[in-house]
Amino acid sequence: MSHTVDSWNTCLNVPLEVEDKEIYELIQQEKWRQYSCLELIASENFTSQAVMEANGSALTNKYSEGLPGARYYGGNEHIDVIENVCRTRALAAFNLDAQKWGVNVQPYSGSTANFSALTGLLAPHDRIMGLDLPSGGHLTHGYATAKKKVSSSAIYFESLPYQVDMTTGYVDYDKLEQNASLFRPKLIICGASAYAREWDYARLRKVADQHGAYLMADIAHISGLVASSEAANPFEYCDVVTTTTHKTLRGPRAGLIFFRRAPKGEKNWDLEERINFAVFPSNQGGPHNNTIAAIAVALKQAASPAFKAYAKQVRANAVALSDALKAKGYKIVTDGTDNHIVLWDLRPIGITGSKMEKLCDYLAITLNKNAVHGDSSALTPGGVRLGTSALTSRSFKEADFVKVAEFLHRGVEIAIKLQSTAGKLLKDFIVAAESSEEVKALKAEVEAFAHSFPMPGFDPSSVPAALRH
Ligand code: DSN
Repeated sequence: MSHTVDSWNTCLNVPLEVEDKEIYELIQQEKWRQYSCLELIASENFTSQAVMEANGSALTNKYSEGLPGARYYGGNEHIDVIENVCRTRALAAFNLDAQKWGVNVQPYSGSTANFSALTGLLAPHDRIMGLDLPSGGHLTHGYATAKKKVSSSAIYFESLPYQVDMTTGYVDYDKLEQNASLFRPKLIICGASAYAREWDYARLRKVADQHGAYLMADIAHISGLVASSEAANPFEYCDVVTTTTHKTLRGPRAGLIFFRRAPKGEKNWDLEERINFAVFPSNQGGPHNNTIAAIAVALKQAASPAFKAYAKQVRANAVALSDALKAKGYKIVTDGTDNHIVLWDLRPIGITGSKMEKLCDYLAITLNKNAVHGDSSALTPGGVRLGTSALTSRSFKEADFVKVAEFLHRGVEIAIKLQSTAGKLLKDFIVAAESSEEVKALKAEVEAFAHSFPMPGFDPSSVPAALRH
C-alpha cells in the first residue's frame, strides 16, 4: 500500500517560486544584479552551475559529526565517500603528496578555518604575528586596535602585527624579523586580503625557525592561483595552509585547512590530530555536506587545464587594469600587481574610498573601499580594492579591462564634480549621486557592456522581465 502526503507536509514539494514568492523574487533580482554589474570585488567570483547544484542538494539533510569512517551518526556511507573524494581532490589540486600533507575539508568558511588552525597549533595567550589589517592583512590574523581586541585571534592570543613598508607598500620583512626577535612568536601567519604582491615564504620560514615558531599561510585570496602555479607555492615552506574556497578557487563558500603529516615523533607528527580535533569538536559541529560535495566539484575543475588558463588570464587582466589606470595618471599601491588584486590609492585625487564605492554602486560597478597604508583614519579609507577573478569567469580579457578602467576613470571625473558641488560629507555626496543624470547615463552604458558577456552558473534570460532591476 502506498501512502499519500499529509496536509501538514504538502509544502514540502512546492517550488520556491510558489512556496515563497518574496524570497524567490529577491533571488531573481540578485541574479539580475550580478549579471548587470561589473563585479570587481577581489574576494568574489561566479561559481559554476555544477557547484551550485551540489551545494543546493539533499546532502544538506545529513548529520555527520566526525570524520569518514568515524562518525557519531549512522547513514553516512555516501557522505563518507563524498568527503574522501573531496580530501583526495584537495591534495591533487594543490599537487600534494598524501604521505606528507593532509586536509580537513569541514571548515564552514575562512574565519572558522583560521580559528581552528590557531586552536590546533597554539595554547591560549601564545604569541602570533600576522599582517596588520591596515597593511592589507585579515581580521583573523590577530587584529586589534589601540582600544579594542577586535578579532578572537587577538582576544585569545597575544598579537603583534607586522606591516608593509610605508613608502613602497611591500611587506617589510626586515622590520618583521627585528620585531620577531623581541616578541618571539609561536606562530607567524602570512597571507592577506588586500595585498597585490607575491610572498617571500622562504624568508618567513627562516624567521619562524629562529623562534621555533609555526608558519601558516592563509591563501584565501590566491588559492586558485596557487593551485594553477600562477603564484609561489606556500606548501614548500609552511606547516599549515588555510584557504577559503570561493575566491580565486571559484567554489562554494567554505574553508579548508591543510596540515603537514610526518611519522610519529618527527616534527609536526601530531598536527593532523590537533587540527582535526580543533575543527570538530572544539570549534564546529556537523559538517555541511552539501558544501563539501560542492568543494569537491570545484576542486575537480581547479585541477583542469581550463582552470590553469583561467588563472593565467586573471593575472593578465589585473596587469591590464592596473596599467590602464596608471596610464590615466592614477596611483596604484606598489605600482602594480602580481595576482588578481589592484589596490587603488585615491588620496592624490582627493576622493575617499567610501565615496568611490558608493558612486560605483550607482554605476553598476561593484567594488569595496579599502585602507591604504599610511591612512590616518580607518573610518575613511583612502582607496578601493579591485579584483579580476569574477569578470574573468565571464570571459573578460585584457582589452575589456581597459574598458573597465575607462568606466572607472569616468566615475572618478563624476565623483570630483559631485564633490565640488555637494561638499565633503558622504551623505550629501550620496544625495547628489542619486539624482545625477550623468550617473544614470553612465550606468546604462556599464550595464549594456556587462550584458554583452556570458554569465556562469545561471541563465539570465530565466529572470522574469518584471524582476530585472
Ligand atoms: N571578506 C573577505 C575579503 O573581502 O577579502 C575576506 O574575508
